[in-house]
Amino acid sequence: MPLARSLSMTSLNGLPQWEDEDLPVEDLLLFEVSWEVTNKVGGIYTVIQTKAKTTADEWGENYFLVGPYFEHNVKTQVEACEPPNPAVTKAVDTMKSQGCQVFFGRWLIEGSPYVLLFDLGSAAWNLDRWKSEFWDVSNIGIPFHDQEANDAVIFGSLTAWFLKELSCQFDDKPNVIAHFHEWQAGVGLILSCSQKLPVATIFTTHATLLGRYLCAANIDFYNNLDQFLDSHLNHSDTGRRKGGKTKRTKQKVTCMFDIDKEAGERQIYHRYCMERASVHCAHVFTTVSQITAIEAEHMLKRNPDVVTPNGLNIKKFSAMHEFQNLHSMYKARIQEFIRGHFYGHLDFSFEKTLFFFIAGRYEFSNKGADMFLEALSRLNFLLRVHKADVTVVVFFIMPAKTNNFNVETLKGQAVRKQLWDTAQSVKEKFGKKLYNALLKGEIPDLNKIFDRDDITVMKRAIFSTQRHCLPPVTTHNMIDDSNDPILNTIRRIGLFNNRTDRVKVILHPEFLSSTSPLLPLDYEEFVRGCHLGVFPSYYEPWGYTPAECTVMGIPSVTTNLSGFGCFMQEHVADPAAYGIYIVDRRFRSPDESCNQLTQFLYGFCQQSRRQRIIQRNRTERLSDLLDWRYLGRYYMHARHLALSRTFPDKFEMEPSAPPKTEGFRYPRPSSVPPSPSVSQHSSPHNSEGENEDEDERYDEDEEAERDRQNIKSPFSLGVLPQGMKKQHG
Ligand code: U2F
Ligand code: UDP
Ligand code: G6P
Repeated sequence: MPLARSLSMTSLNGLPQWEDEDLPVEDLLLFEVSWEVTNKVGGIYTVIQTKAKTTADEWGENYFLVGPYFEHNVKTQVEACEPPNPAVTKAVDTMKSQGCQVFFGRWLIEGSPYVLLFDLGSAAWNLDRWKSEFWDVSNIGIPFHDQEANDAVIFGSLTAWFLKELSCQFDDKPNVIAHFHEWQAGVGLILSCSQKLPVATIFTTHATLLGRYLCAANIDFYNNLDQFLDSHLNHSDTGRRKGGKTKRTKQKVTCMFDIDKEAGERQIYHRYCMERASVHCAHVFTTVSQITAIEAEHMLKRNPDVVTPNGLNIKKFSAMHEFQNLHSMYKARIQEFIRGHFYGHLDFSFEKTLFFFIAGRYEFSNKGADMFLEALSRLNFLLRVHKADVTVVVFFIMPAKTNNFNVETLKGQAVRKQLWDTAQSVKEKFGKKLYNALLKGEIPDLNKIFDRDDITVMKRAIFSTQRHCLPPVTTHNMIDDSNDPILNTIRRIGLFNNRTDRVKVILHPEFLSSTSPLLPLDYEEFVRGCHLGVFPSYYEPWGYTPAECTVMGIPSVTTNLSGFGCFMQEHVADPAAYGIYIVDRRFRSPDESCNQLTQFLYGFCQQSRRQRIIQRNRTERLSDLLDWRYLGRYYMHARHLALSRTFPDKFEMEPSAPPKTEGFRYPRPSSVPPSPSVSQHSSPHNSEGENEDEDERYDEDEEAERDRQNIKSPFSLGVLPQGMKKQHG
């Protein structure tokens, strides 16, 4: 998503930096391989697209992204050009001469990295041969009907072929690094390994296949991680050491989960094998978070060498408070939509209306939509019994199969438009009369300024806003309405947008777009206009959505089962004060977690406007922590490690050097008293005034400055996070 803008600051505001020796990039070539290069499927696209600038800055002409060719993507995002490197040109030409279409160009995103895209269709006739070759080296058979896995074989075979053609041209240098993302790219890695290509390889997993499936099946995953065993290794390793040797007794143990069986039952055994083989073939294995590191250890049986957290390409606006203005501007656009959607039921004040949302892949329980709905039902109850004057409108932006917008929703916007037009025409007439009266030096008689026709037109317009049904819960005709999990839960808890409900719900089962006739905003604009993003995920290796909220200065709810949530918990002393609410889904029962979420939501509703503004300022201040300029270091480290393992004579590395994510924390905002317990969130200081925004602004700036000084302090004392060396100078 287009968060990319240029960063104006030269330092990273005191965030810890460590020395990793600079690599001689002029003697190296870096290839990053992923199915999502120029091809948006999910979060990996965001990783690659946002990281491109930092990586291109470091690697210049020696950085290449490798992905699949899709005509539509290329037409809209890529500009063709010649490869800058003769060896790459030669490898591409060889492949082309054998009938394979390879597209080379620059991806038109910030950093303009080179991309090498393989047209899978042009090489598909090799599929049977490549599958059989893959079987020979890995014993992994790919079923005929799994098109995604078949594509992965073609893509991987082409990648390995390219790397082979490339590396056979080099003698001593340049050395090649190939970084593969996720199992869809893994075949290239497995083949490079089996062909012993002189390439340093890295594999990053953004989730594990089994983890995602098992969590979606509502298995108590995290409490049973140590119960996942391999059927073919169904023995206990007693680990007793006798005479320096480990004694392994083969003895049947009863494990609750047999990994192979679980994968087989879900018809993903071959995919799982591809994933696991990629993990074990790589010189360096990385995961996007600590929580996925633990998951990988149990599901894939390898501990990652490095955790490579996901960042964003952050731009600071030259005007400090610009993001607040944007919030205001896009909130007005959302309000306009709400005017139409709730026509005839607009008995709530926009001054007291908050917009919450959840967005992302439609994985009902993995993304925590189940818990969110339950919490909304409890929130509705709390707001009603406490007679709160706040209304919460909640958007669910999760794509499902639909048959376009529904009539009632479209009608709402039409009614709004009609009222607007009526008001404009009456205003026009009124304006003329007023003008003529003023010309005559008279103040018009306000009782006579509207004639009978005007009144009739206005009455008719008001009559047209009467509605005999409730404002719809969904904006689209759902194909599988009766089985849709969100709609079914709404039916069960009865959140039907009644007048008495303080919580209103809108399911928008399609990603947002600025060209939509209904809600013409793109996702970033929509997020900016909302007050709170709610992402109570159960399965979330990283979770870009709350991170994106953070850099836009929008508070969000996340969990301690999401990579992002754990990362924030580790690095921010009082996350809630900074607008990051972390629900404990790991050590509490679902009901307790839901109550905690409800408390967060209710607490948020009780904040004054002024408190929200202060909180947004704080949230935005965490952006530096999520900047690729900071987090890109982990990728650098992984590359260095891969080189040192593959070419140890040329690239040395201290064995204990890995940068660790732990050891550094953002202090509490200086103006906030410490919160008494972790479960109770710290709100910014309470204040009565609703519209006294200006006074706070300067206090906040001072607070920000004080906090920056605090962040620096550990370094001036020479106390460095473990694994981090002192900064230059
Ligand atoms: C895995 O990816 P996912 O694709 O499951 O998940 P997210 O991190 O939630 O990313 C969803 C993306 O979709 C975008 C949003 C995110 O970049 O900006 N989006 C959008 O474009 N339009 C909308 O209306 C709503 C959302 C894994 F499960 C995650 O935990 C990891 O974060 C990710 C990357 O490592 O890989
Ligand atoms: N303001 C604004 N945009 C700016 C600077 C200031 O809208 O770029 C106004 C705005 O009306 C806002 C008020 O200043 O309500 C104070 O908000 P600010 O972002 O400064 O928050 P605070 O620092 O008070 O927490
Ligand atoms: C931003 C704007 C303010 C506006 C505020 C509304 O801070 O700069 O002018 O008053 O947003 O905040 P709210 O949380 O009520 O949407």
